[in-house]
Amino acid sequence: MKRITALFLAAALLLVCGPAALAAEASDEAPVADAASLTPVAAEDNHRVFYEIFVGSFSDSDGDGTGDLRGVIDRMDYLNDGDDADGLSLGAEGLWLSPIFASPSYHKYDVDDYYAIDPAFGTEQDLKDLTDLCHERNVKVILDLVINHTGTGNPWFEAFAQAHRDGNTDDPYYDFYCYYTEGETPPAGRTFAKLAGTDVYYECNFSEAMPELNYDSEAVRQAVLDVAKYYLDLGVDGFRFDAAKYIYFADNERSAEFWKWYIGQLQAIDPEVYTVAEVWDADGITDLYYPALNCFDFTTAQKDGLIVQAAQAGNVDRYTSYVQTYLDRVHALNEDAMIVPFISNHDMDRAGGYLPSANGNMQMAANLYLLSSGSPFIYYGEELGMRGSRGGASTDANRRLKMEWGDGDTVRDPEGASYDHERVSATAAEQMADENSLYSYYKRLIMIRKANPAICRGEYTALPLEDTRAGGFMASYEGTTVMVLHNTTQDPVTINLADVTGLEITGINASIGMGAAALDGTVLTLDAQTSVVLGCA
Ligand SMILES: [Ca+2]
Ligand SMILES: [Ca+2]
Repeated sequence: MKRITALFLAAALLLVCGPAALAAEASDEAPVADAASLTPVAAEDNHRVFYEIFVGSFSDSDGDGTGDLRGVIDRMDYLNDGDDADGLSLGAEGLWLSPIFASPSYHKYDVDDYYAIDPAFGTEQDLKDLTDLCHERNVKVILDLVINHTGTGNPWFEAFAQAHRDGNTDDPYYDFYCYYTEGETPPAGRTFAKLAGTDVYYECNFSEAMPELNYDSEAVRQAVLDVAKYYLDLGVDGFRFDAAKYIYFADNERSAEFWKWYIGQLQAIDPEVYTVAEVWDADGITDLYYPALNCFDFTTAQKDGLIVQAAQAGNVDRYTSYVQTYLDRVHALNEDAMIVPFISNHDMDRAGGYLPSANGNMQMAANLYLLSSGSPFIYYGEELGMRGSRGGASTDANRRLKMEWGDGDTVRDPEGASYDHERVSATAAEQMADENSLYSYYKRLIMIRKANPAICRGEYTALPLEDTRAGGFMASYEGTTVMVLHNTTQDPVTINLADVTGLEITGINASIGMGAAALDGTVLTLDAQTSVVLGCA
């Protein structure tokens, strides 16, 4: 993966020396920070840039067309080459692997065996090798753990079915899944399917192929805890929990209570275990889960979310004041809480379809959520501007298309994909060789983030600006304070920083976007569609 080392070295040097689009133009009065200020600081905690990999669509190591764990290993130099400062890789600090356990579907959200890697994806040794390599490079690996439901081929479900066919109420699996018996009134609002050969109907709110585990059963709780322990022992760093609010259907209080118990058990094993929940709901609901674990911030994601709106329309202050309110709330619930921002994931239309990089909107959205608090998640291919949406075909497979490597990778689209529009303007291979590509932009953006640890870790204070075409925040961490300002509009803005804060501005640490930043005394000029990181005394 280091075929074009010279080119990248050149790009890296440009980064610290300052091409107009990246580093600030110095005025006589204000020094642009020197190269040292862009030296990345390695993460020692969970404030990390994660990268979501839909394993079957990412990279195929053995030519069978399905992405696999060896494929991820092969692409580690693309994701993180282990050197934060060389500017030669994206710089991801964590990987979220979509489900990898044995399952009949391409997406594997219906697990048939929690103790077997799906053969299409590789072996347990492959998972060990991947986590070992990641740890050498200070990258955390989290698994997508689907425990609200299993697949119908799971031995637990087979044992449940057999126990009911036998009428054996003493069987330990008799109560493993949620069900009602013919003649009883089914609980309202839920979906059930008849269990063949019995008078039992099992709960299956997502699909008949996804029977719901019964969390009133201590045996179920122990079984799903054992699964997580097994993979922590094997070396993974944590989990993304699928469908977390459905543990108890339509009962967020009880579901949240379950997670409080479950996460407590995991933290007893590893206090640093990385956990994040999919609670696709309003903030008032995710708050119920925050005492236990962080939740993805679905409120600001997607086409109509605050990140995209601010990237397009210039109302950055709406986003920054939202973030501040969010953090104030969740920190009151859990002092270790983080915000987990993202634009899209495997259940959403790809951002490249509605945020063209040609007009700078994609770059601005990336600035807003990557130069911010917490632990952001990039969806694979986002850094290439990949497109893919459900469209008329109404299939999620179109949101999970093969990664566009452009170098002969044999990975193919998932089953059922039908997206027939242009997918990407330039492949990964092309973008890696182009310092003006979106990929190179993401790479530099992550370097700037890492060089200023206060951005993601610091105490976040939204800055109310008189000129609301721009917006930003201040963050202090271990004696260092930075100010991050974004101008996502089509016009330059001029801000007198003396009106914003009493802090002394020590200089421009970095700027990134379509233009440059210039500081004249306390007066900052921020070009159209540009963000700046300022050092403060
Ligand atoms: Ca394969
Ligand atoms: Ca459930």
